[in-house]
Parts: sequence; structure tokens; C-alpha cells
Amino acid sequence: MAEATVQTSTSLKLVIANKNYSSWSLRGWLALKLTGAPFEEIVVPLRLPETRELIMRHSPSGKVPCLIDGEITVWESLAIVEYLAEKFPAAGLWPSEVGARAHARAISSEMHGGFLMLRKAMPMNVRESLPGYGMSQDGVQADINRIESIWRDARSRYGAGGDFLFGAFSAADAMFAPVALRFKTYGVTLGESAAAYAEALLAHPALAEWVAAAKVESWMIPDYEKDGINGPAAPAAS
Ligand SMILES: N[C@@H](CCC(=O)N[C@@H](CS)C(=O)NCC(=O)O)C(=O)O
Repeated sequence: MAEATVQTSTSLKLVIANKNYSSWSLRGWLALKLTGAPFEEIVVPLRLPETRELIMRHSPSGKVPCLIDGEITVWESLAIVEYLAEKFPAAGLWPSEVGARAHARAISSEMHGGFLMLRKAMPMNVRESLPGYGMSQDGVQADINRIESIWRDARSRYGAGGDFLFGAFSAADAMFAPVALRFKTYGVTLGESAAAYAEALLAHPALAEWVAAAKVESWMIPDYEKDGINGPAAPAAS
């Protein structure tokens, strides 16, 4: 069995990969959850011989997430967010105030295109606890510092109305949610403000639902497990 579906009576379908490992899937899924619309979930596990063929049945890029709304197919997580924001304006995926909205889009784009060192060194692995792993790679701390600064800045400028970057949970939080999961898995130490925000993200019911589902998946990708990623940094030579 390689493709799992959860059926609902809806024209919306979201193709995603393993919940334990697929951070981009999580972003699209959270955005869709935020709309409150029912959808059919199609899960294609990564790194199996049939993975590419199964994804290509739905997504022309060969990557997930991919949203299918009747005749319309949208791939790329940020494009999915924009499509959903247009289709479900009442869901408030982006902040309503123009400056906050521009800021939310800027940091979401920064997440989408950046933090390559962090993403490579600390692959998402929801069910694992690997404190210290991944920190040995150059550039990872710089990525963490920039993310902390993005979080602190948004929280202090726009976050007063709630626990999230722009107060209420928005698409920007969906974009950064996998980072909070990585910080938890790899035991990354955060400053007070970033730690409180990460905790709020992890406590969000939609994210908790994803995590619970990830934990009961049986697929295993060795490259993203303990022996496949860099271990804790060696002690500095004296
Ligand atoms: N830029 C894309 C990235 C999507 C992506 O890389 N998805 C991975 C899963 S996390 C994928 O589909 N990989 C296909 C494969 O490994 O065969 C987005 O924002 O959606």
C-alpha cells in the first residue's frame, strides 16, 4: 500500500507526503486546515520506488504539496496559500492590515526560499528526539538566529492580539510551523520570546493533529533518521 486517502465529500484534494518528514506538506495542509473547508487528503510516501509516479499523477512539478480544486491544480506551498487566501477571504490567512500583510508575505517568502543550512542539517522528523544533532554544520546557527529575529520582530510589532506572529494564527505561522517542530526534535535552545512562540505553535490544535498522525506512520526514511544525519558537534579542539 503506497497511497493513502482520507475521503470527504468535497472537490478539494490535497496531495501530501509522509507527515513525519514532509515539512512542505505540513505548510500547505495547515493553510488548508485554517480555511475550515473539508478536503480529501492523499498521502504519497517519499523515497519509495513508486513515489515519483504517484506524485506525478497529481503534481506536474513532481513535488508536494499539491492542491486540486476541481479543474484547478496548484503546486508550491506559497502558491497554495495565495490560492486559498483568495478562495476563502473570511479565513484570514493573511493579516488584514496592509503593512502587517506585506510583512507576513515577506517573511513567508524568506522561509520559502531560505534557511537551506538548517533545512539540510535538521530534516523534519516529528517523532524523533535528537538533541544536538545537526548543530555541527556551518551556517545552521546563523539560520536559527535569523529565524529567532524574524519571530521576535513580528511578535513585538504585530503579535499583540494573540500568541502568533500576527496575533491570530496566519499563513506565516503555517510557513514557520515545521521550524518549531525541528527546534523541538533537535533540542535547539531559543530565547524567551522565540521559545514562547514555538510553544504556542506546537500547542495549536491543527499542528497537534498533524503530529499525532505523524507518530503513527510506519514509513521510515534512513537519511532523515539518527544514523543518516550529522551527529552532535565534536568538542572544540584546544
Ligand atoms: N518549493 C516546494 C517544495 C516542495 C518539496 O520539496 N516537497 C518535497 C516533500 S517535502 C517533495 O515533494 N519531494 C518529492 C520527492 O522527494 O520525490 C513547495 O514550496 O511546495
